[in-house]
Amino acid sequence: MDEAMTFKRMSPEQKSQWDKDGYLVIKNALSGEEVAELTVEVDRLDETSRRLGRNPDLMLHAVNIIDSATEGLFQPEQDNVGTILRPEPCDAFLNLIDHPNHLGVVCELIGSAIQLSWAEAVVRPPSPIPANRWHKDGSKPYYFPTVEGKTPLQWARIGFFLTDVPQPDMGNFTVIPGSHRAGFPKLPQGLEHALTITSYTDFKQIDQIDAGVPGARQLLLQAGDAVLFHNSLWHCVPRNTSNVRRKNLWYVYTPLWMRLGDRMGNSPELTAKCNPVRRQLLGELTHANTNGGIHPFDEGAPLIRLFEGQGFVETMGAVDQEYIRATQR
Ligand SMILES: O=C(O)CCC(=O)C(=O)O
Repeated sequence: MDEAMTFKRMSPEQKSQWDKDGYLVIKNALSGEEVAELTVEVDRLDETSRRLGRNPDLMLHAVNIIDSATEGLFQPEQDNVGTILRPEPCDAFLNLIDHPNHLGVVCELIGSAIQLSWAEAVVRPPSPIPANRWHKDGSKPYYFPTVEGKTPLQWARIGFFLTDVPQPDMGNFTVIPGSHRAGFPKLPQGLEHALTITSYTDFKQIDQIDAGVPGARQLLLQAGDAVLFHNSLWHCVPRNTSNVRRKNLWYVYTPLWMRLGDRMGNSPELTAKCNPVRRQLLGELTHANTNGGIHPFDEGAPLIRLFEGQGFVETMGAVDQEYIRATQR
């Protein structure tokens, strides 16, 4: 493959923030022009969903936003009525999937044999009650397994912020740093409170869902910043007492062997305009002869050669060597 790609790597500060806190912020991951272009597209989805009957005071949650030739489901969070929403043809969402400001960081953390499992646009209007319970990401109802306090990274989720969120209580993305290893903290109010603020329904009874949760941090971000976090990090969305409709995109990268999250496949219209790396990221190159992505070879994962500077076989050798060095007694 003669394609060239540039990858920004993690800085030492980002690496130590990731290890310690389970998340990291990539400042200015998007330029002002990119923020403006993506905002137009999110506003368009917001508008279309209102025309389809969505209450604008409820959250916009549009998934599978990359493929304008297929239908994505929009699910307002508080009334459970889903409506089919099809994005206008546009490449702005697609162009984010291999953006040089984050793809290298994602590959450093989870490897380059990956796909984009989920692409979502979110608008969080003002709300006097919290918008989402405390939870971890990944499989439900049984979480990804945790062994001796460690859960592997299987679901690398990145949020691209399109509005400034400079103050608390603006529906901020809120985390408990370090909880990807330490687990959910013991609360001064006790177990019952913990079960309420993690419950699918009961969390709405607690106005300030992060109050009294040891270590809880509402992230203050600027439009253009991105936040990448570990599937095992506890997070929630508190109330939004501002008059700002918080807008952002959430993209999730997973290993190639995992099932796609927000779609069963991609339209031929979408894949026809993608290069091999984008086709890999869409999950299009995993076939029976790549063992469903478990063992993708170069054919199923051209990103490996571009990111590692060597192909599948050489990368496998390096991975084996590292593993044996780290585990042999
Ligand atoms: O939008 C946010 O800030 C977080 C969303 C969230 O927690 C989720 O969808 O799992």
